[in-house]
Amino acid sequence: MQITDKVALIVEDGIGFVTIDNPPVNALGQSVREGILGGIKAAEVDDSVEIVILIAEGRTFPAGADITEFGKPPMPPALPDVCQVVEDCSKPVIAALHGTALGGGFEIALSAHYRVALATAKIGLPEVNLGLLPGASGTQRMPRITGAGPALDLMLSGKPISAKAAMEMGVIDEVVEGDLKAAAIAYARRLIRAGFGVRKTSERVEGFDNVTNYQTAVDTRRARLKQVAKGQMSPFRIVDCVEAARKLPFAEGMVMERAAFMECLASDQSKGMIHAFFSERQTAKIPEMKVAKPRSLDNLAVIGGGTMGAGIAVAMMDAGMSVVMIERDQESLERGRANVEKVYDRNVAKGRISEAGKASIMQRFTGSVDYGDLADVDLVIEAVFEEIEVKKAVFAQLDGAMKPGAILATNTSYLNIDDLAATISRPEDVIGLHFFSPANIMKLLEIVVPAQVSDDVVVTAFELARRLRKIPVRAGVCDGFIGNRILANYKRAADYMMEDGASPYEIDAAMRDFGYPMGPFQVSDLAGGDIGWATRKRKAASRDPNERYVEIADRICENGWFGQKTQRGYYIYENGARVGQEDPEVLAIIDAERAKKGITPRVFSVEEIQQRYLAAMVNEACNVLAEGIALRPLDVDVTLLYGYGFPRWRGGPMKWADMQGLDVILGRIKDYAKQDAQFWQASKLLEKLVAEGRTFDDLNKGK
Ligand code: T1G
Repeated sequence: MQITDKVALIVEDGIGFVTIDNPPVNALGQSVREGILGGIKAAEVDDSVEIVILIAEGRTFPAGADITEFGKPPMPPALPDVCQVVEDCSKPVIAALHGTALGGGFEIALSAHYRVALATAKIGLPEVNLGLLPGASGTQRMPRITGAGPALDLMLSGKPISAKAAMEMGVIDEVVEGDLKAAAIAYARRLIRAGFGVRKTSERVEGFDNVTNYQTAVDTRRARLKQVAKGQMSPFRIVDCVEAARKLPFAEGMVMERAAFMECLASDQSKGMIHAFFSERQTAKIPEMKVAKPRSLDNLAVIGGGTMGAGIAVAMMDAGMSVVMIERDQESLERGRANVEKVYDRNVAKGRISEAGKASIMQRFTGSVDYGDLADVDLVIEAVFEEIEVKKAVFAQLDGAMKPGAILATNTSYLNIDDLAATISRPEDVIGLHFFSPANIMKLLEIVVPAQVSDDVVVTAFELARRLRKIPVRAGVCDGFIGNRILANYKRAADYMMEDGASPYEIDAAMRDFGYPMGPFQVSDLAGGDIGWATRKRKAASRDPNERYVEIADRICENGWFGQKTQRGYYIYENGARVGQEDPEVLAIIDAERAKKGITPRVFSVEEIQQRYLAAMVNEACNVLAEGIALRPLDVDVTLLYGYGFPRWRGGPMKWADMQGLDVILGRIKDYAKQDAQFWQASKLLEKLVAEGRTFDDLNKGK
């Protein structure tokens, strides 16, 4: 019988199936929660039911609470209460898991008395990825079975584990193959024959057996969080709740968990991470999707076997696709192949794959020096030297070699793709695919849309991103597209502060304090100062003479101090150390440059460094939006989160700015403009939004 529109109770041969059907992921929305609760109660009073199986239709057992409900008034029944009804059922309840039983979904399963799972199923408690914690008894029930260590590792990593691993830690009782329902029925029959009855998780204590180990697990993980999760809230609250599980009676532990969950839910950090969760799924929703379908992507090719070319080839091979790599001569091709093999040799060395696995993957790689081998390729990506004439020559060869309808993509990070497209007979087939290095690791893919490109080429590029499991962001053509253009602006703000009195070390420390893994000068040393130097020299002729130009970086590069690759940049990297030491000679260079300009250095607080840095970031992002280079503020957030280290628990620069208040950001920019009106020109879009009382979130919603 239908309990709610999302949950039914189906009784067959003494078994009550409480069946959930809420596509796409059986999220535990209000109707599902009410249905489970009602289904359990109905099964309990149905004399024909001897045992209950909780099961779901579609691709997965509930994948968690319905995140779209967060921030809205709570609607009963609350998930913890539903879990309690499941556990208090007077008849044995078996949870039958498939797909990804995550968050509240796994908490519902934990409140059942037994759990069976398909071998392909995964379980997890990923709430920490949303700035939350398992708020429906996970922090209280799971440790009772597994002890603190495995429970905390699952909750703090936020990563799912296999059914097999879950069974080894005791939270899954049986791993089954084939038809889940049939296997769950067989398991239920065995339980009944063996006389097994209700087994309340909240009354289990095997996880508490070894008190010392339990507390040690809590203490070591709390200490580690102080290193890796500084400034974040939910990871520490997770540890507090798991620690309390052993010290408090279950009911009191549940009160503590609920309070901690509500505290996290109300936090800006959770708002930021939930924004990030939905935003990274929104960027693939672009206007072209409504009017075009993707072209074929069966045969792919990469031109160039350097770092980027090889990385792109590996990304394709890792996604199960085959790729042809073209190089200019045999020697270069062998180097390209070696760059690809090096990745897999490392995976073999780390035990991630076997030699046979590597051999099987390498079968998807073909090398050639003959453009004629591209005749049947559907999409090619050029990743040759970042110089327009070199790329034009490659495009000319591609234009002659490739079949009609093939797509010609460029991996350029700043060259004008409209200019490149104009040099061949088929500009409508040209698109930009800006991968971030290392291309097989970094998730962000800026898909740069030239003026003449066909809609189906854009859609095909997004389909490629999906297959490569990349996070795609649609970008317009300009110098730097979305990410590098905004980076250039906030890096200038950092350079100005450095020349005005803040050391690069103070600026890096301030941005690490904000949540970045590294500050801008550390990043420059990592990427190589010579890259930025080349860009500055390239732009020198067209630089606005009224623009304040800081020469400190040039002085450092003139010394050959390019960063980690030369063991010296802004920092000194003794014996190839990864963490640099401050360099008094760099400080002397800065002093000399200040003296040349008659600048008396002043003190910058951590807050001012952060505020100036972020104001420059948000202001340029507004210009990028106003020019249509980015579709929505969320596209900027996803770009900065996935390509530039912006701390995820802040949601991205635009979400962060909304939470600060756009009027506050604008006020700061106006204040800074008193010292430097040329740089601090408030974006007209920012001024408009403030005048109209709108937010970036309003723009995301098309308001
Ligand atoms: N709530 C609402 N919508 C969700 C959702 C959720 N939990 N999970 C996914 N969706 C939507 C998603 O937005 C997309 O929508 C569609 O489903 C397919 O998702 C009390 C409080 C399950 C591994 O954090 O990790 O439980 O774009 O594109 O790649 O302790 O979705 O199609 O309109 O990602 O196959 C904890 C989050 C919640 C799991 C599937 N659970 N979801 O990945 O598809 S908090 C999570 C995922 C909680 C309790 C706490 C993934 C997935 P649209 P998709 P996928």
